[in-house]
Amino acid sequence: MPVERYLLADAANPTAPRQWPISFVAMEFVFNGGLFVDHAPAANEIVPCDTLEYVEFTNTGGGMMWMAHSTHMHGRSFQILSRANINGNAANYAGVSAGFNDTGWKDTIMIWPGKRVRLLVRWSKFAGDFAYHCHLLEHEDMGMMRTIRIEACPLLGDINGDGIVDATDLTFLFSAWGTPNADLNGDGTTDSADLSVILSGRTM
Ligand SMILES: [Cu+2]
Repeated sequence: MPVERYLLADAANPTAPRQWPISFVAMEFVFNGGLFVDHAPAANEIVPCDTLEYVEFTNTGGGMMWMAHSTHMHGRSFQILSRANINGNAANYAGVSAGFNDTGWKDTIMIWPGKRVRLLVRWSKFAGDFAYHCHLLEHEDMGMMRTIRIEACPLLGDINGDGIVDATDLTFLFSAWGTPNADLNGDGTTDSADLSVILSGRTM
Protein backbone atom coordinates (compact mmCIF):
# COMPACT_ATOMS: atom_id res chain seq x y z
CA MET A 1 0.00 0.00 0.00
CA PRO A 2 1.52 3.34 -0.97
CA VAL A 3 2.46 5.70 1.82
CA GLU A 4 0.26 8.74 2.00
CA ARG A 5 2.72 11.57 1.60
CA TYR A 6 2.65 14.56 3.85
CA LEU A 7 3.00 17.80 1.90
CA LEU A 8 4.99 20.79 3.01
CA ALA A 9 2.16 23.02 1.86
CA ASP A 10 -0.10 21.34 4.42
CA ALA A 11 2.23 22.09 7.34
CA ALA A 12 1.27 24.79 9.81
CA ASN A 13 4.74 26.36 9.37
CA PRO A 14 5.70 25.74 5.70
CA THR A 15 8.32 28.49 5.53
CA ALA A 16 9.66 28.44 9.08
CA PRO A 17 10.77 24.99 10.21
CA ARG A 18 10.94 24.22 13.88
CA GLN A 19 14.73 23.95 14.40
CA TRP A 20 16.39 21.59 16.86
CA PRO A 21 20.08 21.67 15.82
CA ILE A 22 22.67 19.22 17.04
CA SER A 23 25.71 20.91 18.53
CA PHE A 24 28.67 20.10 20.75
CA VAL A 25 28.67 22.06 24.00
CA ALA A 26 31.07 21.55 26.91
CA MET A 27 32.21 18.19 25.51
CA GLU A 28 28.64 16.91 25.14
CA PHE A 29 26.49 16.48 22.09
CA VAL A 30 23.16 18.19 22.58
CA PHE A 31 19.94 18.91 20.75
CA ASN A 32 18.50 22.39 20.62
CA GLY A 33 21.35 23.96 22.55
CA GLY A 34 21.12 22.12 25.84
CA LEU A 35 21.27 18.87 27.75
CA PHE A 36 18.20 16.91 28.84
CA VAL A 37 16.10 18.53 31.52
CA ASP A 38 13.24 16.34 32.70
CA HIS A 39 9.81 17.77 31.84
CA ALA A 40 11.31 21.11 30.93
CA PRO A 41 10.94 21.72 27.22
CA ALA A 42 12.33 24.88 25.70
CA ALA A 43 9.77 27.26 24.26
CA ASN A 44 10.36 25.89 20.78
CA GLU A 45 9.74 22.33 22.00
CA ILE A 46 6.14 23.04 22.99
CA VAL A 47 4.02 22.00 20.04
CA PRO A 48 0.34 22.15 19.12
CA CYS A 49 -1.69 18.96 19.25
CA ASP A 50 -2.80 17.16 16.10
CA THR A 51 -0.90 19.52 13.81
CA LEU A 52 1.36 18.77 10.87
CA GLU A 53 4.65 20.59 11.28
CA TYR A 54 7.89 21.10 9.44
CA VAL A 55 10.94 20.26 11.60
CA GLU A 56 14.61 20.70 10.82
CA PHE A 57 17.66 19.08 12.37
CA THR A 58 21.20 20.12 11.47
CA ASN A 59 24.42 18.41 12.45
CA THR A 60 27.17 20.97 12.01
CA GLY A 61 28.48 21.63 15.49
CA GLY A 62 30.86 18.76 16.07
CA GLY A 63 34.02 20.75 16.45
CA MET A 64 36.76 18.12 16.55
CA MET A 65 34.12 15.44 17.14
CA TRP A 66 32.14 14.88 13.99
CA MET A 67 29.67 12.10 14.53
CA ALA A 68 26.48 10.78 13.07
CA HIS A 69 23.52 10.81 15.45
CA SER A 70 20.72 8.30 15.18
CA THR A 71 17.85 10.56 16.12
CA HIS A 72 14.69 8.99 17.51
CA MET A 73 11.39 10.62 18.31
CA HIS A 74 9.03 8.92 20.77
CA GLY A 75 5.39 8.41 19.99
CA ARG A 76 5.41 9.75 16.45
CA SER A 77 6.17 8.59 12.97
CA PHE A 78 7.42 11.17 10.55
CA GLN A 79 8.34 11.53 6.91
CA ILE A 80 11.58 12.81 5.46
CA LEU A 81 11.17 15.84 3.29
CA SER A 82 14.80 16.37 2.35
CA ARG A 83 18.41 15.89 3.26
CA ALA A 84 21.01 18.43 2.24
CA ASN A 85 24.74 18.84 2.66
CA ILE A 86 25.48 22.15 4.26
CA ASN A 87 29.23 21.94 4.71
CA GLY A 88 30.42 20.14 1.65
CA ASN A 89 31.37 16.46 1.45
CA ALA A 90 28.36 15.87 -0.75
CA ALA A 91 30.09 13.08 -2.61
CA ASN A 92 30.51 11.09 0.60
CA TYR A 93 26.77 11.00 1.12
CA ALA A 94 25.59 10.57 -2.43
CA GLY A 95 23.91 7.26 -1.60
CA VAL A 96 22.26 8.09 1.71
CA SER A 97 18.85 8.77 0.22
CA ALA A 98 19.12 6.10 -2.45
CA GLY A 99 16.38 3.59 -3.09
CA PHE A 100 13.48 3.57 -0.68
CA ASN A 101 15.51 4.77 2.28
CA ASP A 102 13.71 8.08 2.70
CA THR A 103 10.28 7.23 1.35
CA GLY A 104 8.64 5.37 4.20
CA TRP A 105 7.46 6.14 7.71
CA LYS A 106 10.29 6.75 10.16
CA ASP A 107 10.66 7.09 13.91
CA THR A 108 14.44 7.28 13.75
CA ILE A 109 16.79 8.93 11.30
CA MET A 110 20.55 8.92 11.06
CA ILE A 111 21.75 12.51 10.80
CA TRP A 112 25.26 12.49 9.35
CA PRO A 113 27.83 15.21 10.03
CA GLY A 114 27.35 18.27 7.89
CA LYS A 115 23.78 17.34 7.03
CA ARG A 116 20.52 19.18 7.31
CA VAL A 117 17.46 16.95 7.52
CA ARG A 118 13.95 18.24 7.12
CA LEU A 119 10.94 16.29 8.33
CA LEU A 120 7.21 16.48 8.35
CA VAL A 121 5.54 15.21 11.51
CA ARG A 122 1.98 15.34 12.75
CA TRP A 123 1.96 15.80 16.50
CA SER A 124 -0.24 13.51 18.54
CA LYS A 125 -3.82 14.22 19.58
CA PHE A 126 -2.76 13.25 23.07
CA ALA A 127 -1.24 15.89 25.26
CA GLY A 128 1.88 15.21 27.24
CA ASP A 129 5.65 15.04 27.25
CA PHE A 130 7.48 12.92 24.72
CA ALA A 131 11.22 12.47 24.34
CA TYR A 132 13.44 12.79 21.34
CA HIS A 133 17.01 11.63 21.70
CA CYS A 134 20.12 10.25 20.10
CA HIS A 135 20.01 6.47 19.97
CA LEU A 136 23.73 6.09 20.64
CA LEU A 137 23.66 4.98 24.26
CA GLU A 138 26.69 7.03 25.26
CA HIS A 139 25.09 10.15 23.87
CA GLU A 140 21.64 9.72 25.35
CA ASP A 141 23.19 8.81 28.70
CA MET A 142 25.15 12.05 28.58
CA GLY A 143 21.98 14.02 28.06
CA MET A 144 21.48 14.09 24.30
CA MET A 145 17.76 13.94 24.85
CA ARG A 146 15.06 16.59 25.00
CA THR A 147 11.37 16.86 25.73
CA ILE A 148 8.62 17.64 23.23
CA ARG A 149 5.52 18.88 25.02
CA ILE A 150 2.30 18.41 23.09
CA GLU A 151 -0.32 20.88 24.19
CA ALA A 152 -3.85 19.74 24.90
CA CYS A 153 -6.31 19.83 22.03
CA PRO A 154 -9.35 21.96 22.67
CA LEU A 155 -12.28 19.81 23.74
CA LEU A 156 -14.80 20.47 21.03
CA GLY A 157 -17.78 19.55 23.19
CA ASP A 158 -16.68 21.69 26.12
CA ILE A 159 -19.09 24.49 25.36
CA ASN A 160 -18.78 26.25 28.68
CA GLY A 161 -15.00 25.94 28.73
CA ASP A 162 -14.64 24.33 32.16
CA GLY A 163 -12.15 21.79 30.82
CA ILE A 164 -14.47 18.80 30.74
CA VAL A 165 -17.32 17.66 28.55
CA ASP A 166 -20.19 17.01 30.95
CA ALA A 167 -23.89 17.54 31.72
CA THR A 168 -23.62 21.30 31.82
CA ASP A 169 -22.57 21.25 28.18
CA LEU A 170 -25.57 19.03 27.38
CA THR A 171 -27.90 21.42 29.18
CA PHE A 172 -26.60 24.31 27.16
CA LEU A 173 -26.88 22.35 23.94
CA PHE A 174 -30.55 21.48 24.55
CA SER A 175 -31.32 25.08 25.44
CA ALA A 176 -29.79 26.14 22.14
CA TRP A 177 -31.45 23.43 20.02
CA GLY A 178 -32.35 24.73 16.55
CA THR A 179 -30.27 27.88 16.94
CA PRO A 180 -26.62 28.47 15.93
CA ASN A 181 -25.64 28.96 19.57
CA ALA A 182 -24.22 25.50 20.21
CA ASP A 183 -23.31 24.63 16.63
CA LEU A 184 -20.23 22.50 17.19
CA ASN A 185 -19.89 20.95 13.74
CA GLY A 186 -20.27 24.17 11.81
CA ASP A 187 -23.42 23.33 9.86
CA GLY A 188 -25.23 26.44 11.09
CA THR A 189 -27.61 24.93 13.61
CA THR A 190 -27.65 23.06 16.89
CA ASP A 191 -28.96 19.57 16.32
CA SER A 192 -28.33 15.87 16.85
CA ALA A 193 -24.96 16.07 15.09
CA ASP A 194 -23.80 18.46 17.79
CA LEU A 195 -25.23 16.18 20.44
CA SER A 196 -23.08 13.40 18.98
CA VAL A 197 -20.01 15.58 19.35
CA ILE A 198 -20.73 16.07 23.02
CA LEU A 199 -21.54 12.43 23.67
CA SER A 200 -18.30 11.35 21.98
CA GLY A 201 -16.35 13.84 24.09
CA ARG A 202 -14.04 14.08 21.17
CA THR A 203 -11.36 16.59 20.55
CA MET A 204 -10.99 18.66 17.42
CU1 LIG B 1 24.50 11.01 19.16
